[in-house]
Amino acid sequence: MTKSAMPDPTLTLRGAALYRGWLVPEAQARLVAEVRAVVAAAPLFRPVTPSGRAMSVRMTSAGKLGWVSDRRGYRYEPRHPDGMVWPPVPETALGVWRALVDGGRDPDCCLVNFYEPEARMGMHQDRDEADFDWPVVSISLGDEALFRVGSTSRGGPTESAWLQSGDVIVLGGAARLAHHGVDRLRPGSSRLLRGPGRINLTMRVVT
Ligand SMILES: O=C(O)CCC(=O)C(=O)O
Ligand SMILES: [Mn+2]
Repeated sequence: MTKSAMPDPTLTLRGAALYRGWLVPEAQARLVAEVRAVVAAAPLFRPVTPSGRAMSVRMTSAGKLGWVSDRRGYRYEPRHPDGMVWPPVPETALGVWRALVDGGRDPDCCLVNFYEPEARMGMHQDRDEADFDWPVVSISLGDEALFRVGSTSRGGPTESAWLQSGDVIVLGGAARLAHHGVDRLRPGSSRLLRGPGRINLTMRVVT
């Protein structure tokens, strides 16, 4: 489903396409304002893993479905843990998806991850979706983050790059199920947000 005439990425990390500075600073600022509206409607929460460990990232979602994790497992839900439906996907994020993904379908979920300076995300696969032909499109805002990509199987070689504000990553094709994670932030490397930290928006087709 990925566009045949997809623009050339700046670089690839084990098949993951990195588009450096896809969003110009004005678009980044607009998207931050849109994310603030999402968080006002559906507050950030700190998920726990099925084994009961609190994640270091806080999150919320926009779209028809939101990704949640608790003692019952990882899954998508039509409502926030506090009961409200998820707000619409920010227009600026939808624009990124539509520019990079063919097939005439918008994402079902736009996960919003908020990283405080010490937050990280362990190596994992995005595999709670029904159809892996649709890519995952992920936008970085705020402080730089060291993003690592490995293979479909656990272990093995990895490649990493510092993601900057405005960068977009597409995990598609053979890299759709690649393990990936965020090792650490570079706090204070961006002035986009009011303080240190990073926002990541991850869009996926779920059903
Ligand atoms: O923060 C990132 O860049 C990656 C986030 C991610 O992999 C996820 O939410 O599944
Ligand atoms: Mn992921």
